[in-house]
Amino acid sequence: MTDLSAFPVSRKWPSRFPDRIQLYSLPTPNGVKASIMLEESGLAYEPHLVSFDGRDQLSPEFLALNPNNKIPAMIDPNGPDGEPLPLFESGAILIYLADKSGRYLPARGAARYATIQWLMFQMGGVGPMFGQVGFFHKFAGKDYEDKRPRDRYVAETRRLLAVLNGQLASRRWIAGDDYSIADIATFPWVRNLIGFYGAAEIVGITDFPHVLRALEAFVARPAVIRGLDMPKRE
Ligand SMILES: N[C@@H](CCC(=O)N[C@@H](CS)C(=O)NCC(=O)O)C(=O)O
Repeated sequence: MTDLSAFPVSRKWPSRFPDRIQLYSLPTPNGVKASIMLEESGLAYEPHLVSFDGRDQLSPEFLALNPNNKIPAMIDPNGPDGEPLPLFESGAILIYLADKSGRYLPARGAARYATIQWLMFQMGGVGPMFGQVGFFHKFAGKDYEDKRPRDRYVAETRRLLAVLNGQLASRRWIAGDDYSIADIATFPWVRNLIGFYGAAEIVGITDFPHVLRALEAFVARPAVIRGLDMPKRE
């Protein structure tokens, strides 16, 4: 049986199944990328809830796994060369799980790099910019009198949505006709923008019908439905 005692997280979140991938997360748009990928790929995993209400992400045990105090993070007890692999950053986690399972990222060739390219587009653009719309439209920033920051992020979000819409006009999924980790990274953010952030109107979401069509297909997938609710909130 795998021994996870070298990882301080295993003291705060004891494992019942130490041979499985250990996921430390919360169902936010970044967190569900990892849980959806785990559900889609069928890899065995054990979810652990990192509670922001309890400031778990700032605990020494969690910081020993991710010094950047963000979910998702994971440990694969059976990583490369049979050694345990700790990992944070959702993009790195998606690439790792795709390579491990052989799913949702071509192993080689141009399609591999096209998929990684669109994954990076999400990591560097969609996530950070949509997140700012959330801050200025729904959270503390909504009370700021000066609306220029909000307008700037709404404009940038619309620009990114237009790029995605153009890409999806002639493809089933973002990186091509095959579902990939680029979709798993991106659509939780589009869903969040429209749903939790309540920003559908302000970003004019109906101007992007191909994005909406692919989002609908994404949220109908059984593994996505399961992953969106993992780890379960207590
Ligand atoms: N670039 C990181 C971002 C992760 C991130 O921002 N996670 C948020 C939740 S969606 C978080 O953990 N926030 C907690 C905090 O900032 O204290 C990734 O993609 O993994």
